[in-house]
Amino acid sequence: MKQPSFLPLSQYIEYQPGEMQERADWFKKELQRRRTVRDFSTRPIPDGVIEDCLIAAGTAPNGANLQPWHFAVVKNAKIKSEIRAAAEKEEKEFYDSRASEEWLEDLYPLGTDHNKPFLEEAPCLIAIFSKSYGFNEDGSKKKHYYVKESVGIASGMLITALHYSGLATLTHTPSPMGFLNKILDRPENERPFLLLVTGYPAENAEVPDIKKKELHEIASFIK
Ligand code: IYR
Repeated sequence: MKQPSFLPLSQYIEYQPGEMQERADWFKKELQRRRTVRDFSTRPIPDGVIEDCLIAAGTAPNGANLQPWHFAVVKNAKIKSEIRAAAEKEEKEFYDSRASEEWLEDLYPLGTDHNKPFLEEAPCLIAIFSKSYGFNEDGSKKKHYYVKESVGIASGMLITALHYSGLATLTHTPSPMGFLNKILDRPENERPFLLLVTGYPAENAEVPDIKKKELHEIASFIK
């Protein structure tokens, strides 16, 4: 086997503790401002922003650096309509029969239902696919590792990058999402992971009055 090749870690920046704390605090506040939005404006997104955010997402740590993801960017109105129709069909079944009472109760504060107008109104849908496996040069299957973890991390980084750029997102998961392979012509080794709706929020956009847990509820500091 070829010897692995190493380079010096030249891009690392060390901050002094004071500056480190300031940066951590600033970034925390920046992310505390992020809200999932369900009312989108039809305003188009400036060229290049989505591309940069996808490059940022593609830097995510992942299993054996096999980068088991694909991002299908949809701006075309006809394709967005097809996605809306297919998603609403699944969602109608979910809200009318598939979802348990407990699930519907948990969703109540979010005010969601099977109507998904944002799938047509938002200027951009990013369908995120996880590649369950890849292909070797000879066409045989190539195993991928920690696929869900990898794609989950990349998705989080994408949401963060879009937020930092000034765009709102909605992490949408119509279930099942198999229709995305068909509409977007993606191969069978790719599984829809989530549908990220992105754009400017509508001028009158409202968000549910819900809170994030406090630090002591989400973390323990072991002594
Ligand atoms: N996919 C449905 C239901 C839904 C489920 C969860 I868990 C949410 O956090 C939000 C919605 C929908 O998009 O309406």
